[in-house]
Amino acid sequence: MRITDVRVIVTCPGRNYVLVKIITDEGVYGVGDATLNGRELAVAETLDKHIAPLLIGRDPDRIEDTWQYLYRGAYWRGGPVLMTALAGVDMALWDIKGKVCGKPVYSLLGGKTREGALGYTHCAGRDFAEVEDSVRQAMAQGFKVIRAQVSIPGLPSTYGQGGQKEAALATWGEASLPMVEVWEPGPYLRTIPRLFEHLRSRLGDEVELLHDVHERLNPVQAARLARELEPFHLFFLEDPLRPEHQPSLRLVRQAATTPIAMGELYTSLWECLPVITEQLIDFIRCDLVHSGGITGARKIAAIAEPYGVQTAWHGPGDAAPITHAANVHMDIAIPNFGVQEMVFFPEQVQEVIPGGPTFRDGSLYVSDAPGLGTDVNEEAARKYPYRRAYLPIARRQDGSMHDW
Ligand code: CS2
Ligand code: MG
Repeated sequence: MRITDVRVIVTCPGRNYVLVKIITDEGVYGVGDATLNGRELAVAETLDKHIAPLLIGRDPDRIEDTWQYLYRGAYWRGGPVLMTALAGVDMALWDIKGKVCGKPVYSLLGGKTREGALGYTHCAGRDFAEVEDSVRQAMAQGFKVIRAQVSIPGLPSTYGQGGQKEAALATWGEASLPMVEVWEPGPYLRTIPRLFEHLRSRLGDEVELLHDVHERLNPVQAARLARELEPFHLFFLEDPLRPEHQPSLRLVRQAATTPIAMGELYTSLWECLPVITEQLIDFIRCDLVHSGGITGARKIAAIAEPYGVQTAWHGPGDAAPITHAANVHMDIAIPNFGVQEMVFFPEQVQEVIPGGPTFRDGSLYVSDAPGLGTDVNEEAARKYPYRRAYLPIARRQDGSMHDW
């Protein structure tokens, strides 16, 4: 079997997605996700101009060799653009392998260790009462693990305020330029422990709660927050530090027993290594679409296993349902799965990319269809042309740039 064509499909059914369709001489094809929020066309061009020509004529069965060929064969390797392109190809090849074998991808990864993947959703609000309301609604929907974010008094808008809505839809700035958020650590650090005190006192201890810092604190601030959240027993505190601050995680670790999750901005196994082997985190949260696909992530999971680190793959609305399916195929196969972030995709997205995971009673399920079980409807994709969009940016009150 040989690869005869690689199609790159850029579409915007509410937000932009970059999809890869790999076609073979035997008519079998596979579909992968290669979406990089805000820099979509850089990945599309890389795939179309640099990677597609390398794939024509190759045997799609050789996933590992193709991965190594594209990763090591570039000389200047890694980084979000190249790793996202590689992930798109990798997912499509796993999809083809599954279809050829007549097996779902989870079966090729060793078979089920569990039936479904425990999922978590996003809840948010303008004040504590609104967040509580939103968490209660999620609990009524069956969620057992819930992320809680709240508006910060004095800051006009903060990451995560839109909850599930924000996760599922793109935000378009004026004239398609990035929206500007204002960030100050002081009010944030004073608010978050009080939010979780409120939620625990109203909702009890059973529901699992977590919070995303979104890489906005410095090491000592992160240590303070992890310590002040200790009494409220979070499932995890996500991304307390920027990805560059790996050694500083030691400080956070020594300060508190609040479980730590990191990794949506890591793009390779090598970035994950020190935080896993030093046991500085409890959950590794890489994004399959930004860290080399299933082939990249299964190695990360395998290395995490003996160190007692569980997975919590990134599952935002800006990753296509193909990535969400790949997440769940891995989740139900690996022994050290922890939790899976998820979104409910709007109908338009499901029309273009059908077959994503389904949610039932707190968990996510994939079908037993061969491959990943997802597809791309190219005709529907053409109805939604690309629209330039950026993630917001953040500035301090004095106007200086901060990480968003
Ligand atoms: C995030 C994302 O899901 C998460 O935990 O941190 O919402 C992230 O901000 C987006 O994927 C950025 O594109
Ligand atoms: Mg996050």
